[in-house]
Amino acid sequence: MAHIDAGKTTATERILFYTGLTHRMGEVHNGAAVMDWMIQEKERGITITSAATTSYWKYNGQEYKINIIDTPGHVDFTVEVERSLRVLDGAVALFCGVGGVEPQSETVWRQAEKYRVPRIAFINKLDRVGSDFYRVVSEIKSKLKANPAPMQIPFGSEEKFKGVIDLIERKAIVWDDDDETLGLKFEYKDIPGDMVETVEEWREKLVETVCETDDELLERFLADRDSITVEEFMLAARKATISLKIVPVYCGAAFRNKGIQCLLDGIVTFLPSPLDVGSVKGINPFIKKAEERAPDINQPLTALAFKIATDPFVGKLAYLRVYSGVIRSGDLVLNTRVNKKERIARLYQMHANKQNPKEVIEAGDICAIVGFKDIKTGDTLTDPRKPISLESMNFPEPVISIVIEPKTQADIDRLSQALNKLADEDPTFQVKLDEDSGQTIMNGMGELHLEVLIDRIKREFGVECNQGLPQVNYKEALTNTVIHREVFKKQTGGKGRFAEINFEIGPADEDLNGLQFINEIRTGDLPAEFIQAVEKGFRESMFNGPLASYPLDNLKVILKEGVYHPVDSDALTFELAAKIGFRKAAQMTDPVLLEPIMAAEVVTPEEYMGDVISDFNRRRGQVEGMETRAGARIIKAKVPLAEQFGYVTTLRTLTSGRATATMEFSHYEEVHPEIAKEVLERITGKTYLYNHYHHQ
Ligand SMILES: Nc1nc2c(ncn2[C@@H]2O[C@H](COP(=O)(O)OP(=O)(O)O)[C@@H](O)[C@H]2O)c(=O)[nH]1
Ligand SMILES: [Mg+2]
Repeated sequence: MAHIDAGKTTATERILFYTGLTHRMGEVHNGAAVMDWMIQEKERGITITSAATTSYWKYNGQEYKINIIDTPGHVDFTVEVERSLRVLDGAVALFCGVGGVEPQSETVWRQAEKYRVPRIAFINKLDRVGSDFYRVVSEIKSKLKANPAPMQIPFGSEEKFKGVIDLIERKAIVWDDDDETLGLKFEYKDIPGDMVETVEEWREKLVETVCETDDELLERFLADRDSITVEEFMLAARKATISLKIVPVYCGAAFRNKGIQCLLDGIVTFLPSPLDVGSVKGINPFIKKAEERAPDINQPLTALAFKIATDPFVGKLAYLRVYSGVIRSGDLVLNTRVNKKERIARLYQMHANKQNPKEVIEAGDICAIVGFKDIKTGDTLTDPRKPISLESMNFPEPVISIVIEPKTQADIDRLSQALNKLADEDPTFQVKLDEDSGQTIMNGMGELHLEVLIDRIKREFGVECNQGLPQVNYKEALTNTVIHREVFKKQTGGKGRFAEINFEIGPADEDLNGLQFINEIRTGDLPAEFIQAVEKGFRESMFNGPLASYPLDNLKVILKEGVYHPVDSDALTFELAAKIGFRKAAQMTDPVLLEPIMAAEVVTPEEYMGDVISDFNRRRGQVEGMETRAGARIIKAKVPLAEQFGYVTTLRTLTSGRATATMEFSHYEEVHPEIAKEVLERITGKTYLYNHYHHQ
């Protein structure tokens, strides 16, 4: 995991090669990387979908099985990182030796923290001019608040980067630049005299860092440091990594085939095996009792579906992480979300987009299955006799949308099939039908995300389509509180309809999300089912705010009074009264429009700094900070997403292609009233005689 372009795919290709899984080394820029198998990935030279594979590595006479998932760095595809971190037991965080801890590295690091995934770091690209291993180590400390424990330091730098120095063994490991084995061959050498002092200094720091994580070891270290063996030290370092107290640091230059074998040694030495991770926790969905499953093949089956993908040959695949028990082809398993059984037609071990059929997959492993009916990302599959639900995953909400329609009317059904398949794969992609206009709207994480999806609709599904301009997904918020009485009364011949409610409506209390519903009606004054119906009415009303039907994030309703009629009242009528009451009352609460704000970071040569900043100002942006890194200027700003469409192209023009930008969703913020008025008039198609948007 890492920022875009740090070298994840390049490093993964080396791992596949050195572990004997491939016999040619695929390069990202030739479109030949095995792990970047999608046509859109090959063309763009970026990773879009997380690809999984399995390899074996021998270390100290033992063979280890490693399941690897190569993830994308671009935030538009953050779902791929999220689902991978949800199921992996350890992660390698790559850092570019020049760029250091870049914004998306911080983002994925936070994601790994959330799932408490132990990490080791690999500082890459040490062959590049401007790279600096030591600076990146200190950034890992200052920016990520982590405790880096370099196991190595680089041997040589920039053009003269030769290899790495193993601090514990006190040996230089050198790869020959003219080597024809693509880095398979390397040599151990003595540390040159002029480096001995640096090596001792870093070795000392490393030993201290590790000993500080273990009281007993620290005591011995202070009393008699010579009594600590290498084995004891390595064991303590492994424990400290798994308990998230340290991050072992490795280094190299993946593209130059340097340092990868040591990284593999590090992975098997320090990252946990499924046994180290221990039992998974969940609940029995039927009796709501907490349950645990040990990583043991004799336990009942527990597996989590973390990815759905469509393969042109085998059909719909669900990727599973198996936590306990075994899964066999032909098994009947229970999907606890829907309480339905599924027959596992076939099992595969995945190698990027290729499948190796398997008869059985055991606890600790990753596999893909086909032949199921209804499995979604985040579903738990279990032994039907021993059901358990594991925690699913949280995915961010899409912030931009685009209207799409087929070029020919005959393609309407095929377009909607394509959209549904893509939405099945990707929980951050949502398709909506605009009820007023009848248009189909694609909602996604960013321009690149939607662009790639539209490209797939054309190429994978063969549907030509027209698209609108990308739009921001606004939200609405109430800012004031009002009291309203709604009387719903209808008399049509026989049985009439009647519901009366009196309620207070306004923004929810600080930090509360969703509907904050407070019932103040005395018990017995209104049947409970009517109160629940009122609550449901308000909850559903939140999808359509009072200004332009954008959703509300939060709402507070205090139900003060309710009157019913013994014959004419029912739940549905109370629900309707709440909805109608909401529509009238919410108008009076000074609603405001909210827009998504992005956190942008631009890395630019000094000379374009002024241009980049004034361009941000034109975009209603706020520059929040500037720093210098490896001779380049870094500008951080908060900018409304609405102003950022096509930004990458503008920046390229502005800086002759010498600056790079990354953007990430930050938060929603109130739109300036004048701009909000414009937006609302454009969206609702109405021009208001008076200021419809009255909030100041
Ligand atoms: N000079 C140099 N370039 C590298 C190194 N590792 C990767 N690259 C290049 O950096 C670019 C991005 O690499 P990629 O593996 O796609 O990065 P990812 O986005 O993290 O998967 C490619 O052009 C690689 O060839 C390295 O160690 N040194
Ligand atoms: Mg990649």
